[in-house]
Amino acid sequence: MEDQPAGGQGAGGNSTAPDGGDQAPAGLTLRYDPHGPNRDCGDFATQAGAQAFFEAAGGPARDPHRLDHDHDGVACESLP
Ligand SMILES: [Ca+2]
Repeated sequence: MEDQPAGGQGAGGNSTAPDGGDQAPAGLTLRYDPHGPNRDCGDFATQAGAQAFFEAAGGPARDPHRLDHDHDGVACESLP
């Protein structure tokens, strides 16, 4: 579990993110990346994958990617 500093650019110069193979096959769970592109439900193959990303991104309190349009805490309920 990683604690993201709340808001702001206080990351400093620590860029030693584990980077073992960023060629994850499509359909596997997308790891939340605070510097990654905006994600939509269409980027996820499954609801569980979207949910994991949604929670890693801050959960219903933040939902920066707007994966939970109706704010019920369940991301992308239209996915299988
Ligand atoms: Ca929802």
